[in-house]
Amino acid sequence: MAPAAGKRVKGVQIFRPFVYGTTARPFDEKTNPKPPGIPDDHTHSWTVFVKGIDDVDITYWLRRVQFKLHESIPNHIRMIEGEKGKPFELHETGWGEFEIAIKLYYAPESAEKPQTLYHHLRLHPYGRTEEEKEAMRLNGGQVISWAYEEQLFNEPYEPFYELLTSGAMPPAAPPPPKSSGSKSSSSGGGSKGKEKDAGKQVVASRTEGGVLERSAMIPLTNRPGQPFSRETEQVEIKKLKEALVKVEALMAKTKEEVQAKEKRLKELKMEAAKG
Ligand code: SLL
Repeated sequence: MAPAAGKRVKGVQIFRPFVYGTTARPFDEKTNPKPPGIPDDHTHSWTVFVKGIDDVDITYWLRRVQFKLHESIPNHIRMIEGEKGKPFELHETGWGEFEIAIKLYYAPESAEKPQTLYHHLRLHPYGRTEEEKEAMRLNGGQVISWAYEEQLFNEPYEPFYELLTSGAMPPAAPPPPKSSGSKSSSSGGGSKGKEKDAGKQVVASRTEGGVLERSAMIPLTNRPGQPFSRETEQVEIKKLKEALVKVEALMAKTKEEVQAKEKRLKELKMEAAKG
């Protein structure tokens, strides 16, 4: 690949969140009938995708995606060209699970080599408990296996840096100062006069916890079909903290046990020396 024009922007790292994975659905007369011409042994329809978080466009940095499917599938290497605002995705049918190689091709301005990630196509829910299995099923018995990822661009070339950052909206303006007499309603819709512009800017910058185009934001809260948010992050952090407490308790217990055994060993050695 020809080297990108321009210098690198030193000391800068830009990351862009994205989501990739598979969604599968068993064939079912009522909810997901098998289209004509699909082989008898196919049990599921499924989709593999790469897309922006909250469905924002990512084609300004990701130009095409190659999906390498199982060799039993006709024409198993598929290239999907980016279409602005649309996910990179393909739809298939089949009977078995396998690993999909997902090769990301970046905007030429980046001078980045393509990179491959691997994702296991899930047709059947898995988990240690029925509850965990059920959590994998969405409406209509869909089995989802989705992953959140961040693409890091380290010291991007200047033209690519421009591409990555131009078009993103400015950060939210600080909330308008409250005048002493006004009782503001919680809906926040009542800005007047001078405050109006500032109020508008806040709304335009980020609405309902959604994310801006060409930004590194992730949503504040979950919405149907959008499980990756600050809310999820907090839940995960809480789980990790709880797990850490458990591990520390186990370590303390193990330490106590070792100490007791060492003490007993010492006693036995002394007894042996006496006798
Ligand atoms: C398995 N090792 O045994 C895996 C292989 C292959 C899946 C899974 C074929 C689809 C088609 C298909 O579903 N292959 O014929 O188009 O589970």
